[in-house]
Amino acid sequence: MKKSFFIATLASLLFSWSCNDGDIITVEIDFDDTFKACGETDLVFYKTKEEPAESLSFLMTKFKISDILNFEGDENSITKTGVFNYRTYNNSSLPNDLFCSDIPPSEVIINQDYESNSTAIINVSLGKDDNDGIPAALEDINGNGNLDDDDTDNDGIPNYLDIDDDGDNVLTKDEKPDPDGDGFLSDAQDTDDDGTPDYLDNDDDGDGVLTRDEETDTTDQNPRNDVSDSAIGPDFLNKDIAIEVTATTYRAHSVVLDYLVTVKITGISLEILSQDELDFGILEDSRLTKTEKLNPVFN
Ligand SMILES: [Ca+2]
Ligand SMILES: [Ca+2]
Ligand SMILES: [Ca+2]
Ligand SMILES: [Ca+2]
Repeated sequence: MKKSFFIATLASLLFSWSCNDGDIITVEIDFDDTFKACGETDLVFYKTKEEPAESLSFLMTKFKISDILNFEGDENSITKTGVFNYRTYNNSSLPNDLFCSDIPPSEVIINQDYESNSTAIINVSLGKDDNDGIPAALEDINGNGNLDDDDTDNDGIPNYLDIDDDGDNVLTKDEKPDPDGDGFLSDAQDTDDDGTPDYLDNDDDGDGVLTRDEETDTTDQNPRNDVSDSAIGPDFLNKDIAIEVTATTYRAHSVVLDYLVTVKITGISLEILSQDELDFGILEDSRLTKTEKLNPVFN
């Protein structure tokens, strides 16, 4: 029996196998390098393609997406046994609920189903960002390559995760750190022209009253809506208004968590395949992005 398997391109695979009558049939399988996941109690990784309709899937029983997301640490690898399937179909296209439905879609007709007990190696890495409009690398204020020791407002949250870097209760993204959006901060707004851009300046108009204490109208941890002279703007940007209403807390802080999940299937034992490993790709799933509440220390 002739067996062959090779990676045609980064994102396409080629399988060959022989039929019982000895004819060699070669089918190109051109899957994306991304895959999806479904299943509440038994998790299925899967990817499908059309023309011809085919699927690759990996089923893990008693395993949930949360088991991946709750994995501790910045970078991890989970090893999980399961069942790998490569299927071909007589349909021209496949429904979205092909996997994880209580009742399999009736219109789907499986042509060939190749199955193997296998092992998934699930790599998980976690990225965090404050999405404040400044790339994390530019929040390395002291320029020492360590993002964790830059905390301008000393609230316990490093700048690259801090949505309000100077702790003035005006969000960094609202202090115009990069007005023209070109990724360079040389044009950052500096209202009082003291050399410190507003997003790092806790007294933006230089009137001697901290920005966070210029809440003359509503004390709601938002100095932007305290405007005595609409021709000039909010009081924290008006040096002629210097009324101190002492703030006692910071506004709510959050950070965006972004998980990168990549999977390799190993230990595949199928007659039609000449190798036992498959790079399954990158998981695409909205559950991989979530927001976490942070608790800044008021000082
Ligand atoms: Ca901080
Ligand atoms: Ca920040
Ligand atoms: Ca400021
Ligand atoms: Ca002012």
